[in-house]
Amino acid sequence: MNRDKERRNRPALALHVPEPDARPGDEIDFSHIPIPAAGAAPRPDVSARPDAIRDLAYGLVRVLDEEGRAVGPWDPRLDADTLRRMLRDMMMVRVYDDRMYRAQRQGKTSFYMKSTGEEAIAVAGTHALDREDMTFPTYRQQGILVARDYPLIDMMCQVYSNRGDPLKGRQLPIMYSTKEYGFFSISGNLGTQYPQAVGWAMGSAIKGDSRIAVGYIGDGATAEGDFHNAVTFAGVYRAPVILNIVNNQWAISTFSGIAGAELTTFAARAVGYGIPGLRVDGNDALAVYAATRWAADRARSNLGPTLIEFFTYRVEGHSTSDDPSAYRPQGAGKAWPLGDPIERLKQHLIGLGEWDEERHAAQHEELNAEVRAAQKEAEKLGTLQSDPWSDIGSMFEDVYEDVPWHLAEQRDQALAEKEAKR
Ligand SMILES: Cc1ncc(C[n+]2csc(CCOP(=O)(O)OP(=O)(O)O)c2C)c(N)n1
Repeated sequence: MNRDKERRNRPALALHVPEPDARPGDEIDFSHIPIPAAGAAPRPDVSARPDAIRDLAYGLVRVLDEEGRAVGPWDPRLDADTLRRMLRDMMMVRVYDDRMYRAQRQGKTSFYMKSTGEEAIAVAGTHALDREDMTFPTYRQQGILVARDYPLIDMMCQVYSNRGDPLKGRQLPIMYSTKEYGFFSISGNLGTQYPQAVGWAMGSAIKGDSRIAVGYIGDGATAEGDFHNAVTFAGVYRAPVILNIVNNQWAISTFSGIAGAELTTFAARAVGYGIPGLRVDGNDALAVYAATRWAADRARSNLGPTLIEFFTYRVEGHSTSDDPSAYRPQGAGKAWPLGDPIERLKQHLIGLGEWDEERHAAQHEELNAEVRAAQKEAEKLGTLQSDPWSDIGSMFEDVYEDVPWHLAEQRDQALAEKEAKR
């Protein structure tokens, strides 16, 4: 009795539930976000001890300044051809995304996810890797496929789940998979790519191979246990892996504070695991390239994993099923103070005298035509609406060399039921 009374006199406990700074109808205000000057972050040697460089997990590696000039020690000093190629690939991703988004609205597929504003992360990161390195992407890194010249038609057929779908209608649209291009199957279960990337990297090291792995996770998915298990393994065994966190600040309608963004940076997760953490401007293609190359050099020298937070903003909805105006102010993506990655790289190239507005407009037209032509070809093989993958018997293939008797029985039953419904 007395103990009950005593307890009642104590202050009531309460939880803190993080809330974003602005909701629909509020003024967009990003002024509270600290943005260090481009070129200010030091670039340590790749052999630096993680505890000696922990400030890099709290700052922001930036190369391109407000005028589009490359400044500071992280400037990767790329030649103009490489810069133009990265710009082209980023533009291609945006044109492709717009086209496929429209195709979804026309009912040609069920679902699509754009990567608007995040093109530099996949494209520039891939250009900083070897073609043979293995990537474990999420559904927002289609730029890896573009940067590795995967055929657009195959991408589209996967989105349409049509007769040409390389995955035979088994995956959600946008969940590509292609071993030949070093692109691990995308999973709907968030977080899985991290343990798989670390496992693959450990396997590569055990075999004495020289290929490294790159895992991707969103800010929201870092709250999954998979993230923590994977980083522990990677750190302990010094796995040759780059662990990218794409912090676009939203997990569908849940803001990054719910995954811990109010407490510290995502890159700072690395500190507790004793591995290097870099926080990088994800809208700066040169910074993305330089950080990836630094982490790749470390991994290749058996110095272990690096955790990289790419700080960015998800400009559009989470997917075609999402309406961001229900949970954040309209136009928030456009107001993002670190700008648009394509525009910034374009300005840089123009500043170098290696590009101009006319060439940019012409390239946009060319890419548009290329995407339209590929779409026409892909649609000859059907769309989800007109002629979806219909060989349901094929879902029993590709697991065992010979289909075992019990699966053969199920297949025959499924086919018989389908026949009976005709
Ligand atoms: C294990 C699991 N939990 C929840 C979901 C549903 N879901 C799909 S995407 C998503 C948001 C992910 O946000 P984030 O990791 O920040 O990546 P982003 O979409 O912003 O790129 C959620 C909750 C899921 N697919 N898997």
